[in-house]
Amino acid sequence: MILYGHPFSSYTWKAAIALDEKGLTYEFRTLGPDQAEHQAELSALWPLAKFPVIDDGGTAVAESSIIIEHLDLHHPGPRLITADPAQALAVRFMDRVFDNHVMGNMQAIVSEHLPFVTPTPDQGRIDRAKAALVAVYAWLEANLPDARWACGDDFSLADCAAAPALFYADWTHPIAETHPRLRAYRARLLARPSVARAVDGARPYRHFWPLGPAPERD
Ligand SMILES: N[C@@H](CCC(=O)N[C@@H](CS)C(=O)NCC(=O)O)C(=O)O
Repeated sequence: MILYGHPFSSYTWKAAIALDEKGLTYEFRTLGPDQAEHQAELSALWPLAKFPVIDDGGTAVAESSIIIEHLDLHHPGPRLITADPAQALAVRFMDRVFDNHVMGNMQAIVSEHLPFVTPTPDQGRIDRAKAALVAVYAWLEANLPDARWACGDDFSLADCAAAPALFYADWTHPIAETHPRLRAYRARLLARPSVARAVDGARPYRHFWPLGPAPERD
């Protein structure tokens, strides 16, 4: 198993967390200007060249949620999507909430601070994305279950999505103290060994954070 990605990349974390949760070993191929050969391999496997992508014994799989579905289908280890169809729908729904509404708005703000993407930041876009983050934080505060994880007692696909999304979203627009349930969930995620490993792997790259100095916490 080969995982293509970057240690600072949120969606790479999502796949790496799932691989660790399932106890699967893999070779990590870092993408970047110094690894042109890895970039060429990635583009050959997935011409859209977004990452993560896994090469599972000759089968290329792209899109982080699909990678996790693939791991559950073809590999042993704890299931990240329950076999119960109704509960699986709830897991997939929360995965969409974290990807589309937390990660998506976090990335919209971050991309406005990348001069090679947006030479002139669009303050209107930043403000709209921040308002959307505030709305999803409030929704999560009201709707996260009392259980340990996003969809119950078992760590799932939804938690793999939540960990990088909430990690970087809180750096982008802090989760207010009026949201203790969501803050506690984020802290539980960061204490999970698979997530802590992703956080630690990204530490050498914190100078990449484009919204000023990376926060000292976490
Ligand atoms: N929907 C994709 C999103 C992947 C994505 O946006 N990855 C970012 C890194 S976090 C990327 O490929 N950035 C490089 C680029 O856009 O060229 C997934 O879930 O895997």
